[in-house]
Amino acid sequence: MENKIHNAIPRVCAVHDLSGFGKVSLTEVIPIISAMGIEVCPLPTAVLSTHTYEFKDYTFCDLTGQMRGIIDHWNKLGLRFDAVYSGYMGSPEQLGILMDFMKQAKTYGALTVVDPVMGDSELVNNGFYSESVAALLGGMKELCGAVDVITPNVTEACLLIDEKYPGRPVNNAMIKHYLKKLSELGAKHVAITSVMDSENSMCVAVYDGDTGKCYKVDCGYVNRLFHGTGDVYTSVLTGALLKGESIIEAANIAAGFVYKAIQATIRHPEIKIREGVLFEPVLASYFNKTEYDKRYVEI
Ligand code: PXL
Repeated sequence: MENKIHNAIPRVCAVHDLSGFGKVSLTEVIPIISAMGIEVCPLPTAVLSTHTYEFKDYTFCDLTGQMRGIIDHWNKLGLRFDAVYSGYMGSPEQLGILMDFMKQAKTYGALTVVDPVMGDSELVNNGFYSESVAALLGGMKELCGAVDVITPNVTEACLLIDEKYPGRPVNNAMIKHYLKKLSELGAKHVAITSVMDSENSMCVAVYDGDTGKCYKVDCGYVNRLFHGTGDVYTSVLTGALLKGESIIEAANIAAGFVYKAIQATIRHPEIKIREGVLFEPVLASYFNKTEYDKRYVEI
């Protein structure tokens, strides 16, 4: 994507939680985007002992009260971000803070990417990761209408457009319907992750706001659930966009990375779902390439 880069190497502000164990959010975003040759400045939304899926008694320190102060300090320093990329939010008030921050960053041409992290019906019964996350929906809809790229999974996509979770499989007509409805919220490009488009295949569905075209990017299929792949995916997507890739090429590169991380994970059946995926062994080699397998088709 055409974005003016303000810094010696691209600089991303990552607005996510820091969960000590379980590999989500900043413990994925920072290493992955750094390995792509891009600087990451975290704006943490909360500090947790673990993420909230299948762990009980985790600690949760809400950092809402810190966020405006951190942003003000950065403004005094005159920092410019080439992208602002957000994920898990710790409170509904944070969405207002983030909206102001994203709007400010847009005035000087930053790329804005929102992963509207709220839930996953494949993992949790009622869809939402936790009860408190349900309160984020209204603010998340507004935010998704104001940015360049959104990357909901199917559960989050349906929440954002007030539709019922479809179950499996999701046919091409439904995929295009979701992409259209999501783009009507106002986001320029849309990537819906973890779409089961048949009984044994999974894809990312992409709407390219520059061309109006819709695509499916094949993710490969493994008959097992994985946690934390959304943050891995959007981290690579954001990094690739900053390096000048188009939305569909970036979506393709990200799908290939997640695929390899999943392949590395299934070699270790002892790893529990809640421990996340082994992306670390893939980091060193994946981003050195100049060409990536083409995994997408237009629909
Ligand atoms: O992106 C997933 C995620 C991030 N952060 C926290 C979570 C989850 C999903 O469970 O609990 C704290």
